[in-house]
Amino acid sequence: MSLDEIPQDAAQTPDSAVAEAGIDGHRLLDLLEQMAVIRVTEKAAHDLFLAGLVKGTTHLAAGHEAVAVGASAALRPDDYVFATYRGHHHAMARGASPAECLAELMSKATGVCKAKGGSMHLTKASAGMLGSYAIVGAHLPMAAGAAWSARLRGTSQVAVAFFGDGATNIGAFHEALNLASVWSLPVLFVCENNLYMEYTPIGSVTAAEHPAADRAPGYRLPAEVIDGNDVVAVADAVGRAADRARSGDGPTVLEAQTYRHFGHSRTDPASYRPAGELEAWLDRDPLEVARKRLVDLGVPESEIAAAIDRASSTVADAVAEAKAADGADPAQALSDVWADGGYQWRT
Ligand SMILES: Cc1ncc(C[n+]2csc(CCOP(=O)(O)OP(=O)(O)O)c2C)c(N)n1
Ligand SMILES: [Mg+2]
Repeated sequence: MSLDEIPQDAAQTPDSAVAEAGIDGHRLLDLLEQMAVIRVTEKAAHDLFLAGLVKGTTHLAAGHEAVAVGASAALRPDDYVFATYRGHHHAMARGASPAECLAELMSKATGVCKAKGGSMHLTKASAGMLGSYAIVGAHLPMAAGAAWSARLRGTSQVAVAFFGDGATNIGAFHEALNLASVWSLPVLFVCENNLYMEYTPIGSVTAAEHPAADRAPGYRLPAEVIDGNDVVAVADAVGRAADRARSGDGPTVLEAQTYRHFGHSRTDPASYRPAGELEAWLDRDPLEVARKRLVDLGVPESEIAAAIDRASSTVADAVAEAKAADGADPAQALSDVWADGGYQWRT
């Protein structure tokens, strides 16, 4: 797989895709600002980690922003989202604030999980963000289960599982696709194919060119390979797949081609990547793709710059707020653990 497969010029499809996704210049500017908030938050998380202020590890999603923001733009607020340990972007796209995410990374009482989750487990059930999961592939059957629950309750909600290319070689991926297809569940399987599983190129260990999309026909599921760095293309594809799922037409597999700007985790320098690969993908940076689209739509450069500035100051405030917050409260260790909110009777 290479960059040659995805449109090099976002201007190839702007009018039709923008129209189909129902995204005008105003809305796209908002999506760019959301992506910029995520990008700057990830950079802040990196700096905080290097400063020794993050407990545990981090898996940054800089470069993957368009997948999360585009998908959320196409979903209903009550839809369900399941992410991996590389899930900061999904938590924020669903409405978790940068301050509560950074506080969670720093084990602060104000963290989105009151410091019980950390970077790998960001969860915000009130926003339909039903968790980030560190076991590769584990959440795909859970998303199928959430979709089943939605269908039983007749709510027309959909569930979306975001996962990496490496997860497609895990049994749970195949189990989830199979049963979701048999039961025609309202679930979307969205692979963020960033070409690597940890330090291994996915192509060197996978007998399929498109690790998620090429497996879907085996389960009689429709699939699409999409440009995961184009927020409009993602919103368009997710919107169509969600419509299908809500109408009772079952699951869809989407394979979003993207790239992580940082290494796999912590301070991985990613020296296993071939020379020039990162630079080639930086030319297709999701923020730059969105900026070009905005210019094509006639949005003034000054408005674009103002959106980026707002994102930077939002995150600067969030860093200050998270740093100033109190440390984790041990009395909260068992709060929010059970669905009914209580735990006393179980101890
Ligand atoms: C079941 C399981 N096996 C192995 C691991 C160790 N592990 C953590 S991340 C990872 C790579 C996953 O790659 P991919 O699915 O492509 O996601 P990415 O990190 O690229 O977002 C592995 C093997 C794990 N967490 N869970
Ligand atoms: Mg990967």
